Amino acid sequence: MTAIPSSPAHRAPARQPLPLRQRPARSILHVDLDAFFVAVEQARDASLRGKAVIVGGDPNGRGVVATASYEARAFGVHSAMPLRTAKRLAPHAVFLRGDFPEYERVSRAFHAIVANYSPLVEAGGLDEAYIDVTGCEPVVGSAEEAAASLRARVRSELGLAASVGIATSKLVAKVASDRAKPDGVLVVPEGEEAAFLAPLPLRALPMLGPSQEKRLAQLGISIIGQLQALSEPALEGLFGRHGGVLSRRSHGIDPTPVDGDPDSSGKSISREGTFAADVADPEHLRAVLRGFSESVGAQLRAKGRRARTVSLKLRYEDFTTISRSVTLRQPVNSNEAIFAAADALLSRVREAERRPVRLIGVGASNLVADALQLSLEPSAAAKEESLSAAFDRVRRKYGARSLQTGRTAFDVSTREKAGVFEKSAGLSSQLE
Ligand code: TTP
Ligand code: MG
Ligand code: MG
Repeated sequence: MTAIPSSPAHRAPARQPLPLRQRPARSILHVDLDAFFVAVEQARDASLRGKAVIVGGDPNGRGVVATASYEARAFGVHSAMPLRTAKRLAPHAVFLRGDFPEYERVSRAFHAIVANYSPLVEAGGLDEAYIDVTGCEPVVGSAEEAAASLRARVRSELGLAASVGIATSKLVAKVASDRAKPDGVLVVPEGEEAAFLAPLPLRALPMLGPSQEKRLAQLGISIIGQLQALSEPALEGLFGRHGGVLSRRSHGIDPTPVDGDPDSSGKSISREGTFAADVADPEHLRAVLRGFSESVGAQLRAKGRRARTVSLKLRYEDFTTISRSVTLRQPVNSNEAIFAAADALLSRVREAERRPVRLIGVGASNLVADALQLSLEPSAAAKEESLSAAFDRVRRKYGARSLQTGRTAFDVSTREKAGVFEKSAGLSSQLE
């Protein structure tokens, strides 16, 4: 046997990769407005300030609470609670129907302010955003200084209180902003993420589903620290491959980047609009859906992409918002295919729920490059696609309204259009 020299000096030139350069920890802000809908009402009507105020509608109706002021929350009132229950808990509260166009207007103004703090900003909903300020110190100062300046601007320009969490990941920043409420800032320094999360209840962890929470409760696990104590294989045993993600998240490890612009980075394309008066007529809803499907299809084709997932979004007069999506076997980009998928989702939802619709939207996500030729046969799908392409050419030349199928509606709204595709309680299905 020949002795192999073990000292590095005698080894052949190292094949090992150079040690990865240690990247500086990220500095991420999560900003969320306090009691958003109520705060907008209080900003424009001083008589409501300091009072128990509930937005959602008629307390004797069957709607739910959209949000409640912190004064009302002290009585146990919270979002999604039936209004009748809220009335029982806080009979003295002021109940308001709400003014969604105004909330959308303020939301846009809020996101416009946020955009000043970094090129890397992601809307998390109407009243919240993630801001990656790593490397932005020369312009906005430290993360704490950026948070202070942002909060001051939101207060002076919009009359609203914003809470901010600062941490090394989106996950921890979001949990921190929640703990900073109302009207506060909370910094979780690098290295202290796991210790910060440990004492918090499981439900503080974003995206932990109710069924996961229930299973963990059956094992006597109620706080995040107990989750941290479980090994990754044990959690994988319980939840499959999501177990590993859950384990890392419980320690505050979340590499998800702040997604600067979901549309331009090609993640999703959507169109939505609010009706001037709520609509229950199925043909009217379908006509608008067709118009939006055509617009989403045109954007997909312009970007050279197809979507595997088509989604439908509906909002009712009490602001409850639902989204349904379908994942198709073949990615699509024709107007007809997008409309067919969205229309099938609409029919299914309307079988169960006929209430008038306030807002309707169509989304395309799970995008893939359009390079794949799916079939050599001139299929019906291929014909639809060449028809869509012909639509695009005519509309490019003569304008969006030059060509309509006779069933298309473009003029959905005389109210403001939503600029932000809000996250909402969703369900997905796997079909076809
Ligand atoms: P949130 O930011 O979740 O709640 P909030 O701003 O009212 O209160 P806070 O952040 O201080 O805890 O939601 C933002 C708005 O979205 C909220 O003002 C109303 C609306 N909303 C609903 O309509 N239904 C809901 O179930 C929730 C959670 C929010
Ligand atoms: Mg909020
Ligand atoms: Mg929010």
